[in-house]
Parts: sequence; C-alpha cells; structure tokens
Amino acid sequence: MYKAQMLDAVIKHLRLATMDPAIREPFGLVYDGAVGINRGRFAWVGASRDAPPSRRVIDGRGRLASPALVDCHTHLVFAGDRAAEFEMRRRGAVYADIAKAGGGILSTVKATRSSTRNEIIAASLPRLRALIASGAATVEIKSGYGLTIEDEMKLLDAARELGRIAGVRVRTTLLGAHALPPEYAHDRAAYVRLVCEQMLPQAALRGLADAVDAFCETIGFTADETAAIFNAAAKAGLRVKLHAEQLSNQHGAALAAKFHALSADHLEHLDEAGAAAMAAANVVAVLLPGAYFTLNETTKPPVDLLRRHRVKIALATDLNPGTSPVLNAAMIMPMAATMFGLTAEECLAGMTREGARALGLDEETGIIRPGLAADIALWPLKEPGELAYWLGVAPDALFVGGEMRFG
Ligand code: DI6
Ligand code: FE
Repeated sequence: MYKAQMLDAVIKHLRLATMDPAIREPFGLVYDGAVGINRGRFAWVGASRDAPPSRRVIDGRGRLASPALVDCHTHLVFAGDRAAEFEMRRRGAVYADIAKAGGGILSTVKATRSSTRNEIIAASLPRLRALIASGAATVEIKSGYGLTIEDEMKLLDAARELGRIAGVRVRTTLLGAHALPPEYAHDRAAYVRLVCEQMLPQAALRGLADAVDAFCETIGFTADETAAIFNAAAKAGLRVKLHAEQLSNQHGAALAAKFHALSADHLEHLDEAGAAAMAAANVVAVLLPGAYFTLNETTKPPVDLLRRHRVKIALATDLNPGTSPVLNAAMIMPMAATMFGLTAEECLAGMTREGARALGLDEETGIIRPGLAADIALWPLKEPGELAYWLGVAPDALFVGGEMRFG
C-alpha cells in the first residue's frame, strides 16, 4: 500500500535540545523527544509517544541530541604549521611583532603558495575530519594564505572539494585582505586594488566564494581599505564579514554594520557605539575563545555590552595555524563559558543557531525544526548544560542532511 505519510527515519527517546526559540523551554528542550526525517530534512519534531510512522526507527536510548554544530569561522585550508612560532611566543615574543618580522601569517603564506591544490586538500582533510568528529556538520572556511589571485582561488576550490570529500556543508569566504603580501609591501593601494578589481570579481564569477572577509587591524588593513573591499563585494553581490576589534579598536564593527555584514568577529576591543551599530544592523557577534586563549589575551570581548544591545552571539574555533590551533568545535563551548562567562544556553546557541545565522544559513541549519536540514548530533550525555562543561566530549553519532556520518 502506498503510504504518503511514511517518513524515511525517526529517532526516538532523545533528550532533545532543539534550540528552537518557539519551544519555550531552556535550550528548546523536549523531554523524551523524537525527530522525523524525510528527504534529508526534519519533517516532524515532538514527543516520542506521538512520533509518526517511518521506514526506519532508531532508538536514541535517552541520549542528549542537539543541532549538529556550526563552525562559522575557520582558516582551515593552509600548508605547514607554526609550532616553532608558538614556542617563541612562550619565550616572550608578541604576535604582532612576529608578524611585522615576516613571520606569522606570511610564513604560512609561503608554505601555502608552494603547495598544490591536492597537497592543500591532503593537509587540510584531517583538520576538517577532526571538526566533524567533534560534532560539526557545517564549517565555514576562509582563504587568506594565498594572497595572489591564483593561490586564493586554489584555496577556495580546495575548501569546496573538502566539503564534498567529507560530506559536510562548507561555506567559503574570500579573505584576500588577510595580510599584505611581501611583493606589495611598498604599494598597499595596488594590492587593495587587486583584491577589489580582480580577485573578488573572479571568486564571485567562478562561484568559489559565498562571502568576503577582511582583517581590519593595525597589522592588517585600515578601515578605508576595508570599506573599498566591502564596496567591491557589494558590487559582486557577496555578503561580507569582518575580523574586527581583535587586537585594537579600529571601529570595524560599525563599518561592518554600515555594509550589513553577516557578522563581525573577535571583538575583544569592541566599544558601545560598535555594539549599538551591530544591533541596529542585525550583525552577529562571532566570539573566538581559541584565539583569545592561544594569544593569552587579557581583554575579553564585552559580553555584557552585547547582551544589553541584544546582539546575537555566535562562537567558532577560528581554526588557524597562528592564533587558534583548535581542532575541536565542541570544546569551544566550555572555553567560552569559563573565559567569557557565557551561559550554557548561550554556548550551545553560539555553536548552532547563531553560528548558522552568522553564515546566512538560519533557514537551513542550526535548529532542530521541521523544514530545516536534518543536521543532528547525539551525545553520550544527559543534559544540554553538560556541553558547556566537558572539555573534549565527542558525539557518538552525527547526521548531516539526514545521512549518518558516523554512529
Ligand atoms: N586573525 C587571527 O587571529 C588569524 N587571522 C586573523 O585575521 C590569525 C591567522 C594567522 O596568524 O595565521
Ligand atoms: Fe580568524
């Protein structure tokens, strides 16, 4: 008999942290909950006893389930590593000084330029797999270690291919304005023109970038240079994001707001005007505890200010070889709880719903709700608050678009 209502799969007996604000419980919690999956999407969410018929029934055995994690800020594609520089910093060198001396980002640029697309993919795949093992089904990947047209396209293309190989959702961001490449050391304007007039339009034309980012900082690009890049992005029809107020206050957050950015990221040195501007333009604040930790920073992002202005807060790994060698997305939650004082619910929202919003994917993933992609993680835990407590817990099953990646 033809059964139109028969779902592909139902997972029952979950402690279901939906993160759906429409469910008026902390974490959008459904006790003894179930999800129905059809054609890769959640088709039904509710109590186990009400679950509709399905071709396949999976017993969640009372485990905690959450939306699969969203890592909305990574620099995952690069070659080499910077372990030696890390050691130098422990002996007293400062990140900005290492960068000025041609180390830092530029040493990774050198290694990345001399690697082929396939070598980059081979070097980066274990990093992506590590993020997936920690619960991520959606990962944003920035370019930014090529800094020529060809090398930036190579990185974006490698990022897209990594998503296909690993079977997760990858969003790519062109970060041509990550650092001034050495060959332009005496002509900043020419490099910014190259990014605006050639690199960015090419990435857009070839469909390689979903968004555009810049590093607005004393050791990066000025607010004026950033504005030029944002104008070029608007012309190419791409949304923007910004590394803003990480090491100093360059008023990047307000600039990002002016250009209706998806997010402003880092924000340790954000001021009240910046927070207000972000709130007015619905710019998500992406906080990056891994970089704060690795750089041994002492100025925390102003979480109370963000709360007061009702700015949505996302969290991410910032996975990169210099300032955040973090290979675990779940671990970001306890780090944000302890170092930034976020509540457990803010932590989980930051790694799911708000991370998706920071990528413009809030209608696609980050919440367990009918209609959205069936991206769900099952954890060997009981309560959602434990996700902001255990350092290094891994899910024992992960579904991406209704397909089991492991479990
Ligand atoms: N801010 C960061 O923390 C990373 N990039 C950026 O704009 C650092 C990247 C690196 O040091 O390789
Ligand atoms: Fe970053």
